[in-house]
This record gives sequence, structure tokens and C-alpha cells, in this order.
Amino acid sequence: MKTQLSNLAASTSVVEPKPDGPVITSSSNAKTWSASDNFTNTMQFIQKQPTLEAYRVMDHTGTVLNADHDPNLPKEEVLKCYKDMLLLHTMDGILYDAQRQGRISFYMTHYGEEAMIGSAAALSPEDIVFGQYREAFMLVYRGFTLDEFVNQCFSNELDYGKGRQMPIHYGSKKLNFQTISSPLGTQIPQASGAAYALKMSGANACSLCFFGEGAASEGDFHAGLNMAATLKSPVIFFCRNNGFAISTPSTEQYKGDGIASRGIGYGIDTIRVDGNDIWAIYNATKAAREMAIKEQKPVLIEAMTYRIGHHSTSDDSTKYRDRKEVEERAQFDNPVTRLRRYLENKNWWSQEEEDAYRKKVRKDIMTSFTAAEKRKKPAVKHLFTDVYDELPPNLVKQQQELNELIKKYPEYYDTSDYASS
Ligand SMILES: Cc1ncc(C[n+]2csc(CCOP(=O)(O)OP(=O)(O)O)c2C)c(N)n1
Repeated sequence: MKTQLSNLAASTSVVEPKPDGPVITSSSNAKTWSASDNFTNTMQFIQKQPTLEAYRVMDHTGTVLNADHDPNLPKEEVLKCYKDMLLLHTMDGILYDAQRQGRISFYMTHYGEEAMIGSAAALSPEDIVFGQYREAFMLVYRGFTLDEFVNQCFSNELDYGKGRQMPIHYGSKKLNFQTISSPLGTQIPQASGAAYALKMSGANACSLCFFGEGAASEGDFHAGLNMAATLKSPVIFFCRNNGFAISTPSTEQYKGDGIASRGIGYGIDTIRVDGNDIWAIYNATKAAREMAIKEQKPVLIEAMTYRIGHHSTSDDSTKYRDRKEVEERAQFDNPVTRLRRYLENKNWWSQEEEDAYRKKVRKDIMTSFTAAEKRKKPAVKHLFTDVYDELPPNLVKQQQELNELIKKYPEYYDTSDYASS
């Protein structure tokens, strides 16, 4: 008995932090319950809390509902956001069609989610962004060039991934945008880890992690949120709730109050916003960034929107949802139109400017597109580079065999389209 008690004491003793280790401060209201806490003799199971409302600044006519919430950004900044939306929209159209013509292998559009660019405008360039795959708006805003976009989609010799990834797996060290990896949810604990590193280094920056409501069903979502909450790490978890995970509607994805209720469950400051309202997204992200950095803690934003496009070029959404529903959404609650009306209300934009800008970006994209399509594919040797610092013997052997085969059977292994180095 004596031994058992001393074991118990050992297992509950407080571990002193090592003097040279990181100082971790306890944060939340989670605590050990004691006799003085709240107890009741009423037996009650709680099934539902009131549904969280979505914060909105501007309605579908572009009218700001409460002037105090208008971020009142300068004209140039608002125009940048709008022009970036138009560029994204035009690029989506061209690259989607290019896949249909068999010129690139895959593509994903952002139709209906263009207002997310408000999150880009609210961040600082040093904030580290982790995307899921539908976040090219962040790169457009941060200055990823059209050449960089299309070189990646064509997997040509200038693609940073050297042709080893599918289209839309963009990444940019220069722009603090981590390369996309499509296994769902993997970016979430990574973003928590990056935020913890920022905290440890005392940086004046946060990480921001995008994911869909579908990806929030992955175990990584829970690990990532809990890690950030308990370690008080400056990360903004940004859920794009567009109503679908490919063909699975969100009604079949969860039974609770969306993703926001889960943030609260993890003790994370949470807000739900109108995901088609650029200013709601901008204000929420700006405030979240300030809280995350100043108070060193995670924040969760759930942006409610609607995926107007198909999931990807591998999907035909008319098989599982009503075409009319999609058309109505596109027509009556379109984030691009909303911002355009805001601009028109201020007399900052005209039909002539719209026509001229659309024409210009189409031409610019086509110029990059034509050049990228003509480029060689990455050198064959890149099948073997970048994983190991020094190639292990089995890969050295495979590379030799491949080179011999290419030499022996040039009619089957035509490498003239591939760069030589
Ligand atoms: C671990 C894993 N499981 C399944 C898939 C296949 N998959 C790709 S996208 C997707 C749906 C994701 O939906 P959501 O997170 O809501 O993002 P959205 O596409 O709507 O933007 C699924 C199931 C995957 N890529 N990774």
C-alpha cells in the first residue's frame, strides 16, 4: 500500500522546467476541479447552444451597414483588392479551360471565395501562410507573378517544384507562403508549430492557416488546435466554409454548429464571419492578428461562403447539387459584385475601367501562358534530387539504369522536351 501511494505522488508531482528550456505560461480557464467548484443536482444534457451569428460589414448591394465598421482603406488599396480579384477570376477561367483542352493536368478555381483576399490585405508580409489549395488569392496579393503561377501549372523547367507536383501546388519562400500539400489537414499542426517557433523567437508575426470545413474532419485539425491553444501560439486558424467537401455537403460533414463551435471548445477566441464580405474578413483578420501577436494565443475565424465552381477539374458538381442553386448564389451573393458596388458607390470605378482592366489581365495571362507552354520540362535528373543530400546506393543504381534505358531505346524515351540540366 505504501508503495502504491508513493507511486501516485510521483505521478502527480509538478515537473520543474529546466532552466534553459522554453518558459511556457499556462493560459486557459481549464483547471483541475475541486470541492469549491460548481456542482448541481439537476441532471441536464446539453445538446445545442444558440447558433453563432456571422459578422457582416457590407451587404450584397455594397452598402456598409454600420459606418464605424467600414475599414475606410485608401482608394489605391481597395482598387488593388478588386483588381486582384479580377485577375484571379480571369486566371481561373483560362487555366480551367486549359485543363479541359488537355494542356495542363489539373486545376482548382476560387469562384465564390474571392472575398478571402481581405485576409491577405490584413496580414503583414512576414506572417507565414499555410494554404490548403484554394488560396491563390494570397499569392496574387503578395505579388507572385503570372509567370510563376503558370510555370507551376505547366510543371516546366521554371516550376519551383521541378515538375514533381500537380498544378496549383504553389509555394514561395520569398512571399512566406508554404508550399501546398494536398493530404488534407497536414498544414494545420504545421501552422501551430510554425507559430510556436515564432513565439519562441520573439518575432512580431503570426502564422495563418487556411483549411476547408471538410478538412476540419481530419484528426490533424484537433491536434493542431489543441497544441496551439495549450502552448499559446500566435496562429490564426482560417476556415473557408464553402458548404461542400467535394460532393459531401456540410450538413453531412458535421452535426454541431459548424467549425466555430469547435474553436470555442478548445478554448480559442473564435469569430464567424460573412465569407462573401471582404470587409468583414479584413476586420476580423486584422483584429485576430493583433490578438494573436499581442496576447500570444491562437484565434479561429470561420468564413461562411459558397463554392460556386466545381470542386476541381476532376469533379462535375451537377451530379450532386442543383444547377439553379449555384446560379442563384453566383448572381445574388457574389463577392466580386459586392466589392464592385462598394467601389461604384464611392465613384471609384467605371465600366470602361472594368473592360480595360479585364482585357489587360487576359492579355498578360495569355502572354505568360504561351511562354510557359513552350518551355522545356524539368531535367530528368530531378526525379532523383532534393530528397537526400547524398543519393543512397539504391537510387544511384536506379538512376544509372534509367540513363542506360534512355540511351538504348531513344524511340521510347524521347527526352528532347526535357531540359538537359
Ligand atoms: C487525407 C485526405 N483525404 C482525402 C482527400 C481527398 N480530398 C481532396 S479535397 C477533399 C475535400 C475537401 O473539402 P474542404 O476541406 O471543405 O475544402 P474545399 O475543397 O471545399 O475548399 C477531399 C476529401 C485528401 N486530399 N486528403
